[in-house]
Amino acid sequence: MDSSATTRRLQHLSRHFKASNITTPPVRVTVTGAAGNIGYALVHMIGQGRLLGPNQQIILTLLELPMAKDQLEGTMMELRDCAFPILKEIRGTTQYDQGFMGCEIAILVGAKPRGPGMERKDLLAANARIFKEQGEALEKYASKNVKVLVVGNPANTNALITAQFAPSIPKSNFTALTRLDQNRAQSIIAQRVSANVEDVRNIIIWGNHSTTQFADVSQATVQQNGISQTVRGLVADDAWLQKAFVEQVAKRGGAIIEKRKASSAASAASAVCDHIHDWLIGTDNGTFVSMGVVTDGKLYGIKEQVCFSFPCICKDGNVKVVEGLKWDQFQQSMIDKTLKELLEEKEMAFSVVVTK
Ligand code: NAX
Repeated sequence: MDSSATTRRLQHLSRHFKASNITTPPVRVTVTGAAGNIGYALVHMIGQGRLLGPNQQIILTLLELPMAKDQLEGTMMELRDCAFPILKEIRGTTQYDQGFMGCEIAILVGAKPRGPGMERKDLLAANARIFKEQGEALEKYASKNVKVLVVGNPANTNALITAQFAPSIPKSNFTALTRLDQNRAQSIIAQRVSANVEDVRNIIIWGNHSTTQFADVSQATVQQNGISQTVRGLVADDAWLQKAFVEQVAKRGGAIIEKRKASSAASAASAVCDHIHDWLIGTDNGTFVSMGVVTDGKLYGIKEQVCFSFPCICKDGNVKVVEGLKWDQFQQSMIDKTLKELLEEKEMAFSVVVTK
């Protein structure tokens, strides 16, 4: 391996394993749905130090439904058997008070899956009730500075509901996971232009974590041999970038289910770690990451309050949306489509949880 490749590899490792300067006291992290598909992979990655680095101790609470108590106990047994040094304590519970007491990072993975014959609006309603309860529980028991990441689908709308029912926690502390979509997009481009995946930067996922999401390469670059080139220039195929690529990213989850006969788990868990790591440790200079954030009426002219995925820069635990990027007609039409879906989801979900 040449020295520049070695340097790149070390930089990549340090990105994942950068030690946090907070070495004490331990951080309280809660994972809901911890015995499920994603939860099982995630709690082990957390034990390996993927969230906050290898020097930060964690008190990890696994929250599950009573009916998954055995799976929860089995997951905890395995987690203990890994003897991860950073896990100061491992707790398991099926109660919100014990699950969220003093929680500083809440990763809300548990959600009701879509059952046979279930309509989209039924799924929205079932999850709206769950995330209302979880918002209320966070309001009551969690740290007022808790950072919340919603993974359970429909993730953006669930995040909005959670924030709504935890009014004393700043709205900016609630986010939804679109990092998996970003990682998928980065990996597809890296393969297309034969680059290292970490050298592909600043692909943006706009909007909803759903098939209406828009993977946008207008700001994206690839570093090769010390030179930065635009993804558009390197790919030199706008038709592919605007259609096949966008669809491949948006439908990747379905393609995995078809092959694996099970939904994405390790890649979702890894994206959760990337999201929390970059949020709390900070994004690399000149790099932005995609996160679903709650709009404030000013961002990109979006007047309504929704949880919308934007390009973000993180520093000192704060998220700043990258503002001022201009959209052409194509981008505007894609963004209108995903915003429209989010507004419809919001209306359906809020009609269930908000009693007038
Ligand atoms: P699983 O069904 O394997 O696991 C879900 C777990 O959550 C179960 O163990 C269940 O007992 C638990 N659970 C359900 N309701 C709960 C509640 N109220 N409190 C605590 N625990 C609860 O699903 P899995 O494959 O792990 O997926 C979890 C969620 O992530 C799904 O909603 C899925 O659609 C969503 N995803 C979101 C992604 C994203 O990028 N935002 C990508 C991956 C995934 O599709």
